[in-house]
Amino acid sequence: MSTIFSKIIAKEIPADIVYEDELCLAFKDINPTAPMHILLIPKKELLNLSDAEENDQALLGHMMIKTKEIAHSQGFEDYRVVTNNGAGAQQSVFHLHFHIIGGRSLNWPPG
Ligand code: D5M
Repeated sequence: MSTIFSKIIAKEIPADIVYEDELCLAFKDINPTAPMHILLIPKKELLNLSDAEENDQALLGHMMIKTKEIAHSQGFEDYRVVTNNGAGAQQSVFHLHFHIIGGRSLNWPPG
């Protein structure tokens, strides 16, 4: 079930990494949709949010706190956090990731 994101975690392929700790990694999206478009991923191989279980609670909470810290460190107070869960929701890489998007006016609702 390994994806290209596992290769980024292993440093087998390059990425523009903006944050890393023992649990998670954040890097710039290769196809940005906004001036800030960062992907935050767990180092644990979870397919998506639906693949997470009760014992992933601390990991997911940690990632939410890191989300705001990363956005702030990039200079943004206003931002959007999105995860596409499943092919029908446009998930293309099956390793859980949170898109952290900001730096332009964001429309609502998303498409
Ligand atoms: O989003 C998957 C996202 O992953 C999409 O915005 C492109 C991004 N992507 C794919 N490969 C790379 C690499 N190698 N570096 C950085 N970003 C990448 P989804 O929600 O699954 O559609």
